[in-house]
Amino acid sequence: MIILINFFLKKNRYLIEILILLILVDIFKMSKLIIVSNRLPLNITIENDLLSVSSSSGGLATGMRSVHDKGGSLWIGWSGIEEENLDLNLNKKINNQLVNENCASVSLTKTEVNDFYYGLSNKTLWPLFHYFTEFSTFDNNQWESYKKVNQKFADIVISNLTDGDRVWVHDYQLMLLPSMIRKMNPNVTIGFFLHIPFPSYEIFRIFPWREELLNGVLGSDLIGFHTYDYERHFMSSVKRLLRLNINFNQIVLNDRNVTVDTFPMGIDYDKFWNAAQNHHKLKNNQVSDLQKQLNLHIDSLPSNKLILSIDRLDYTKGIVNRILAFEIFLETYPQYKEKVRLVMLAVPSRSDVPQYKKLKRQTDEIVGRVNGKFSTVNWTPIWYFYRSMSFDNLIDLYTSSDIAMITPVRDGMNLVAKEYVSTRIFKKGVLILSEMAGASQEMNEAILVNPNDLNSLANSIKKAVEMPINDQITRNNILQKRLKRYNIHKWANDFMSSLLKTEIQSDSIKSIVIGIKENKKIISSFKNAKNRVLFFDYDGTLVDFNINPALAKPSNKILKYLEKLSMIPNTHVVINSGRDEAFFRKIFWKL
Ligand code: ADQ
Repeated sequence: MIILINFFLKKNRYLIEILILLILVDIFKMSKLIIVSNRLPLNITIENDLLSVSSSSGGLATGMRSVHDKGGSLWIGWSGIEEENLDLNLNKKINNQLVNENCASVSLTKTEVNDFYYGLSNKTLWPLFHYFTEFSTFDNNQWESYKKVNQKFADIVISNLTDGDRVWVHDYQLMLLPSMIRKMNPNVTIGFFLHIPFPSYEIFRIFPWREELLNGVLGSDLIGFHTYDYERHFMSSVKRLLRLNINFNQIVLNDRNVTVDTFPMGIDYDKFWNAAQNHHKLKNNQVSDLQKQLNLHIDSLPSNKLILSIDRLDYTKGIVNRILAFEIFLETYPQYKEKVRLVMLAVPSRSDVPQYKKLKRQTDEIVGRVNGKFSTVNWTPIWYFYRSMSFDNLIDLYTSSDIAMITPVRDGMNLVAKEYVSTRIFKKGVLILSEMAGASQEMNEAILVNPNDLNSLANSIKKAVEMPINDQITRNNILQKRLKRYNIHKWANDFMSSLLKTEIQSDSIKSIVIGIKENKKIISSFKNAKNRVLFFDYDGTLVDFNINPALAKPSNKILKYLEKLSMIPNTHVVINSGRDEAFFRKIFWKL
């Protein structure tokens, strides 16, 4: 008997939604999410054999922590302490502490930290992906170490993996990890998110091990970027370097597809908004020392303005240009001397890499020079902090500032810009934002600037200082609405739902190359089966595609085979097509 089926995709949509729901239930009840990043979201310090654990800063840690804190996940990463500094006792203590935090550590030696982390990750990939080609070094030993360390991570992931778990790998330090995990466990669902820009093909092609890096990421089922531009650049490199077929946002591999999509990362909006509100309610004797200092400036003259700048001390963040622009502003508009102050928080970062040491020296010098040039008895133009700060102090800075000047020369997203806007509980405040930050694509209402155009930067400071309150309120209202809606939870949910969709897709399109072994298996299963159903696709399978579909008819040979198959006892032949019944009746009426 031959059965004809029409493909009813629309009706299937409900089925797909139910399946997503079932998988969501499964994710929250049974399976876990394994988050993998180079560093765990904790800072562990040891003093006199005593452990102290605190949260670490940085965009990835801040963002993913709110996902991890919801529970149901295990976070795998390096603890920040090199193997050589750990004895058995200390290791045990750290591991116990990590278990409490639902974390597991990958141990790294001093050499690995040097070659893999400070080396290939931060002296090669970081500068290259941020278009600082002149800072990128290419060292074969470091590449070998990168591979070795990614394999170490893969081993720990596999040892913690149980059936049904999903893995979410983060960032440029672990780009080989997805394919290494897949090699050891082909059925696991893997997502990868890149927190930094993916550069254009012309830049990416410089990297000596470019094909290996791309193939590494392609071990994932889903690859996410902050912006559509980064996605486009990635696709272009895949197409040109690996010559793979791309179908809309799917990369077609031999045995499966990889989905690539854009997920602009948001912040924990309510956390910052609530912190700002609580901060406002503090009584005088409850405020921090930092806030007391800030208040002195604010209270000295109501028209005084504070401009805030917060970044990790990194050459991509445009810190030097920002100070130079502030200098031009004070020179060009001297009426603002003693009235406007730049508060600069630079968080120490990667201080073992020579470029970062140089940047630290350069920043110290320029801050010193500008302060020396303009300072008066009552006023220092730049307050410069080189350290990490507590969350409360961060809120002190956000809430006290009239303007935030966030002008990286290149930045994957930039969460500081979003955090500043979310603390505007009275809707006042101006954001000056670089066009080169991923965040600029969602924050059009900020004053957008080219961070390399110092005069225009200086003018944007004037525009911000003079912006009427009504204008500030209008802009912040729009920005806040957007940030509240596309918050960190929405970002994580969107990514996870897309990852789950890839599971459904891959179940329906999984294909294998049929060799002698598979052939034998199919024939013996066919012979031994009590009942059999054979499914055939029509156009493109039983017949060639034809410009005129009415002419696409099977050859006599094919018709004969179909007839023969349908005559075998207990065997049904099913032809699956979108064509109408009348067409098929004409062709198969004899069968
Ligand atoms: P980062 O380069 O670290 O992140 P960013 O996005 O600005 O940059 O995030 C910094 C985070 O650290 C913010 O959440 C901020 O609150 C926090 N922070 C800053 N200073 C701090 C301090 N002194 N103490 C405590 N916390 C502090 C990378 C990419 C970015 C991308 C993020 C997220 O380089 O482009 O936006 O990941 O994907």
